[in-house]
Amino acid sequence: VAFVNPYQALIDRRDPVQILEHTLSELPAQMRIWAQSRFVDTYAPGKRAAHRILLHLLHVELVDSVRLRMALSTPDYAVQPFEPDAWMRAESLDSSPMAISAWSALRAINLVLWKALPALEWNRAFQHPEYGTMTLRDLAGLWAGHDVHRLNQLRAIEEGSRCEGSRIKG
Ligand code: NI
Repeated sequence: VAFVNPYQALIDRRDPVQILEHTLSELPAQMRIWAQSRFVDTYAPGKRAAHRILLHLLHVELVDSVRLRMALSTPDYAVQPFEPDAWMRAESLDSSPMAISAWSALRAINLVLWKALPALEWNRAFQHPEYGTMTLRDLAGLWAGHDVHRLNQLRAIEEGSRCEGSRIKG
């Protein structure tokens, strides 16, 4: 199976590592100016509230942190898939500040690792049960695309809560 990034349209020709770095400054800055009440808002009925999107971003950061390091250190590495919704069900954390600070710390050290990656390592391959053979370049693209996808949802929540009539609670 050839890897296809489901978020390719969202990252277009931008450098994934630049996107990962941009999110590190953008996300906490954005959340800092949010009123506490906005964290329980959602962008559409039945969708995750903002504080749950933040926990999900932390989960993805945890998983991708491990995948990056395993790929760098383990010959014939095959990733273990994870079910994001099952992780969400197992965890009731609703502290957005805690999620954001844990996510920020992880993202910062992951950026150090990405930026120091020797040129040859970008082609380092590993197996994913759904995506097939992936390289670290693919992992960076998937990771960055997921950032953009979730940031768009947070932005939609912010825009929704600005106009009174369309306020959705979730
Ligand atoms: Ni996701």
